[in-house]
Amino acid sequence: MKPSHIEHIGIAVIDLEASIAFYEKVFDLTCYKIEEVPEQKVRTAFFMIGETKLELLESTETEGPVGKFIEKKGEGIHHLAFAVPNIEEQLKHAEKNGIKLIDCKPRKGAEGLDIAFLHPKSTAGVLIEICEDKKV
Ligand code: CMX
Repeated sequence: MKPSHIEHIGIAVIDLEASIAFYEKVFDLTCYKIEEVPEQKVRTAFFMIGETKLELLESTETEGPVGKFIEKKGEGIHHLAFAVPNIEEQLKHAEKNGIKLIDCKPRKGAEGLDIAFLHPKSTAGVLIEICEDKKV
């Protein structure tokens, strides 16, 4: 599969409002959206740095994926999201090539994107999300 660009960098945070204030104060960035994704048990906040998007992720439940991550590793970089064309085909291709999938089919993520995660055990320890914006 060939991603076109990094769609976003996901950062796990304990306190979304405090982290938004940090990025706004220290880096003079503007949070352009806060969105809850109940299915993923997260609240997200978005910033653009030039053409690169940062996604802050706060867990809404300790048992959610981000809550578990923070409990184990603390705050920090959580995942990289690669924009790909035809996400369904990419998932089939990845599976055929022995990559363990977290999502066999795309589901809806923040900002209306179709998203799917590849398991970090299959991707050298980096949680990789592939995503497609079907609206464009
Ligand atoms: N980066 C690297 N490794 C990770 C990881 C991460 N972000 N999250 C978990 N792992 C590792 C764990 O440390 C664990 O390793 P060990 O077995 O060596 O202890 C292993 O992966 C399994 O982790 P787990 O939490 O015990 O088990 P699960 O398989 O249930 O969950 C994962 C792992 C990655 C599937 C889960 O954390 C997940 O689904 N994350 C994605 C959810 C997410 O980020 N949603 C936000 C989407 C918002 C959007 O962008 O739209």
